[in-house]
Amino acid sequence: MNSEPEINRSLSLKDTWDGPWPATRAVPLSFFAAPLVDDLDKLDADVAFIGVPYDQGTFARPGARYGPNGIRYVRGVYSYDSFRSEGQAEGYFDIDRQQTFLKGVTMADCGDVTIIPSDVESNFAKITHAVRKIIAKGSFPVIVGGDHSITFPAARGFDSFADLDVVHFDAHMDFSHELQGTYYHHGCPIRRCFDLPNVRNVTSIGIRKATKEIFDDAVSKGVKLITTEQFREMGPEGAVAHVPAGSNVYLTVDVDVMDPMQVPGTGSPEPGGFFYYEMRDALIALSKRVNIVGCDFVEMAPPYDHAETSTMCTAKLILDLLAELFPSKED
Ligand SMILES: [Mn+2]
Repeated sequence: MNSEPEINRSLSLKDTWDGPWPATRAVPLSFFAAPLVDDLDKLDADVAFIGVPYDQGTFARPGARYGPNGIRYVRGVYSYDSFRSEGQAEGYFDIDRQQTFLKGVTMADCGDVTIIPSDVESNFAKITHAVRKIIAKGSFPVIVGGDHSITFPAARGFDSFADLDVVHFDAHMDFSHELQGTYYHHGCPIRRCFDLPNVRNVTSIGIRKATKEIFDDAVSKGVKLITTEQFREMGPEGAVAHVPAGSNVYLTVDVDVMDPMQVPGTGSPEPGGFFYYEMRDALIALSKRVNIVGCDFVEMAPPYDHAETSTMCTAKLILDLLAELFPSKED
């Protein structure tokens, strides 16, 4: 009697691999699967990402230190897949516009700024140093935070631009001169930027929470404020029309400008914010109006991002911005 079932004899399980692609591959954990560059002196790319895993400016809900790796983890969804060994990209096809962006544009992940606990000034000095270096190398810096306090040392790195305008997307004004006895609180960075000698205009968009004192102070100093409701009345083009055309702009995006239903993964969520298409259209409109020279995306806090929608949405917005700034190169 044959007791062995027929099905087992007919099974043929592969125990070797001879497929067209390798059995293993080392995929770097990097922004959009860009090649890693660990020496800024060797940087040679159109776009340079740098992570700042810092949330020492946060007083209530920390977690933004995990923001850079949170965005890096999204690479499987929004890498445009075809980075070759030399860092050339096949491009990103935008189905809405039926256009391929970023083809041939080179990118590099320069790693994270080395953060030492409690050594705020040296951490900030390292951020500024890294940003200056990236600019000197001719790359477009994308700084991924980190809480919003890192915007001050990042913007300070743009001192080679004689006139700089700051465009700021945020639910909050972050314009306090000091908070809790420090100038480096994440409620102060826009005021620090405003006080930089080369910063000319500050435009804050998406604001929906402020004290009267800070509101009055900012308005009296000439800061242009556009609330979320006003943005909805004006539309993206109308809102960015308040930024002087053609100026050099440092763009800072606090992801709490987004509605917390879509971006819950942030330390200071505020009801009633932007949704993805509003924010995307604002970035596109701004890119068409001014010369964006660098940007940061801050306050992603993956510990509160229960469905990873926050990092996914932010990564998509970064990609949308870069697509607008870097049209495909000719073959
Ligand atoms: Mn902020």
